[in-house]
Amino acid sequence: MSLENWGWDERWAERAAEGGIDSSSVARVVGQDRSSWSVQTDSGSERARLPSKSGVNVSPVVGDWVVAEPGPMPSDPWSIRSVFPRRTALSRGAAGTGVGEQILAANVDKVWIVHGLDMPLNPRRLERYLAVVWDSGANPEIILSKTDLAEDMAATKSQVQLAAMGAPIRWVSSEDPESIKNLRATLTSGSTVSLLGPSGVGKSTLVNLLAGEAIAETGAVRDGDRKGRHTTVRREIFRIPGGALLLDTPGIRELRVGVLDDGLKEAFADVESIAESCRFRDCRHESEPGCAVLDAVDQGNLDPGRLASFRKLQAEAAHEVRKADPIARAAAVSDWKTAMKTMKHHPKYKDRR
Ligand SMILES: Nc1nc2c(ncn2[C@@H]2O[C@H](COP(=O)(O)OP(=O)(O)OP(=O)(O)O)[C@@H](O)[C@H]2O)c(=O)[nH]1
Ligand SMILES: [Mg+2]
Ligand SMILES: [Zn+2]
Repeated sequence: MSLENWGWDERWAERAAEGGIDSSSVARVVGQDRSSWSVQTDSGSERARLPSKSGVNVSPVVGDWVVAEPGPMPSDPWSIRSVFPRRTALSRGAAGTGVGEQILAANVDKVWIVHGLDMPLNPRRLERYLAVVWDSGANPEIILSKTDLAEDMAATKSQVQLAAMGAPIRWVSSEDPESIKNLRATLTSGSTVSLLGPSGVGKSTLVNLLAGEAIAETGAVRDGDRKGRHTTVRREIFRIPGGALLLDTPGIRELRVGVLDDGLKEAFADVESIAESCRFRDCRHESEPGCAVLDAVDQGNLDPGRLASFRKLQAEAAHEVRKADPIARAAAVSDWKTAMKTMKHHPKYKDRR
């Protein structure tokens, strides 16, 4: 199995060359447990760990490319020495009073925001997910699943289009092979697609249908409220025929936003554009005179629910900014040069050169 099968490309190879890293010491994290990782190396699948006092720049997550080495004993797991700077990082706000963001996945090219149509469409939830995904640097797509159980497709279509803000919208059902075929046609070899959504919406079912075999565990939803039972418990990348990499994730109870920078602007491009006509540049669209956004709501050109959603996410993101420790945040943005230095000075690494 070569690294290309797991998403390695020329740009990554250039990065490695800059650091003087040989491809035999590169691996991709494809699974994560409490304190160990599953990685794919040039020579196959391995377990890996973070050695104590490793000095590793950031904690590896699924999707990360890492520098790792085997041994010392053949039965030992590999040791992770360094994490490549991430191209994209899917992060959410910490739960409770926790400080700092939690990185869910790295180096994801596309995120499928999955929404089950066995429940009424929830545009507010879509907006929240879209803001988070845009902010990650990955491209969002909205996957409306379980169309066989959908009630009012016409109304759903217009609602979802409003929320999508240009993100592609796709419709699938496990009962409709054609819909799976169409979705498969959007996948490309070596690109990483993460599935994201609440429990029970059919993420793992979709992975299995696209793979053509049952590789991910699925579980029935509860009878009463159609909620899932949190069947998937770990994040894992599956390579499917055709070469696409699908990252299945556990259902999310409540997606907290992190420090949204551009995500909010992308997800609410309509509000942003109307706001350019507000009299005051720092207008908060609450009760300011000459507020173009409030005018748009009055005139029926902007859904008040959407504006409320924008405000709520903006407030949450601002709260995250205040909570965030600026030093920790700066450190989380991995600095390649520092990482390389740390690694090269690692006694073990030196010995091997
Ligand atoms: N009718 C119908 N049922 C579906 C469809 N897709 C998934 N299901 C069912 O929905 C239930 C939940 O599916 P999963 O794939 O386990 O859902 P999940 O999103 O992976 O859930 P978690 O792993 O808990 O986050 C299963 O009983 C599936 O058979 C669909 O398109 N139509
Ligand atoms: Mg699942
Ligand atoms: Zn305004």
